[in-house]
Amino acid sequence: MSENKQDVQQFMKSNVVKEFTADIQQYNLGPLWEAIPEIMNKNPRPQAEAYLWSGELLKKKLMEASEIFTPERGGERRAIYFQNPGLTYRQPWGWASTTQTLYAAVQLLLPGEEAPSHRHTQSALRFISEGKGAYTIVQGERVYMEEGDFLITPKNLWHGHGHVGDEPMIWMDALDIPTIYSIGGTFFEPYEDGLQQPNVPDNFSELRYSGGMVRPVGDERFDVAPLANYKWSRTTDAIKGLMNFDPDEYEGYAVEYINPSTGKTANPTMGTRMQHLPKGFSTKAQRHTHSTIYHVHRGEGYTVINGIRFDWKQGDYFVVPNWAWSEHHAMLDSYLFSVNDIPIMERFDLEQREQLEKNNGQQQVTGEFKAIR
Ligand code: GTQ
Repeated sequence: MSENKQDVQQFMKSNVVKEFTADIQQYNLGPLWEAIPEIMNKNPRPQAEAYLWSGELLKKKLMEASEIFTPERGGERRAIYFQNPGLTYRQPWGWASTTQTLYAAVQLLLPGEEAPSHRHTQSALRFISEGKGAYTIVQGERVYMEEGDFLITPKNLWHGHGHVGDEPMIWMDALDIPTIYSIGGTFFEPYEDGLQQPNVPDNFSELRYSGGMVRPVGDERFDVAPLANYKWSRTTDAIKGLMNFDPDEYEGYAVEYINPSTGKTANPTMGTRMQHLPKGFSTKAQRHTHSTIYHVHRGEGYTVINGIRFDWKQGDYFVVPNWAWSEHHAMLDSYLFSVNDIPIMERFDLEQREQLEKNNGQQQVTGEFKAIR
């Protein structure tokens, strides 16, 4: 170290600097010399942590919630969100952050129940993990939902839910809540009259868009949300097609849900994928600037995140924070649904990825995550 650098270090620890640093803070002024090592890192330093929530725990807590939050009490959606333990410093409610940019939750709707319509500037999506017979009404279109379906509610569209089936429905919600909160873009409006009633035939967009292959000539609102429901059978057909070829080394057999009219992500701010990992398949490790929330739709296996092994099975949810190394291993035929913030990163021109070359792309495992089951 040069003499000069040592001099600078000593000076920064001097009383003159300490006192001045304390002094300016009384006037709501901040010392960049203190902040810079925290806020300008060489690489992204995620505050979000890798974490896994077990399906068993979630189901138990949703059932308990259904005894407390009954329909007679009216109120809001019966949803319990994934609070990232590394982001609890964000007050209030941790900004409902599962990653630094994204929120995810599980929601339970019982037969006969309704969730009143509302709209907001956050974009939303749902992935149905269990049941059938519930519907969502998005901007006047009633869409029936069943296991494996993926639905979107991009920003500012009215949406509410109802249930005419006879079994509990559980689904995953994901929204860009922390992003919209942090940039100050939140608008929310309840529908004046409970649940908005349909004003087009049921499953209208699925019929009009043949599940995403074509769009009707003359459609002029195609950039908003042309297709409301991406059916499970269409998703698995697409994956079966891919299985005639070699899997992607980093993703297995994976497809992205897109807006059939624009080819862009189905939701404007969130990317969504279904990924099939055949029994015994291992991906190679990579890290990227985007973060990802995974839901295990089927199967069993584990994901290594920054050297820690996260064992998962059907019904679990886990988070891969931004810039964390991750690779997957399937012990059974597995299907992972995932939500990412690639569209947000791309808006800022920040999407980057690095692939692990050494050790055939496998991380060294240094520990194991113990999920609460
Ligand atoms: O079902 O409309 O988890 O508006 C968070 C916000 C669910 C919903 C959430 C919402 C919804």
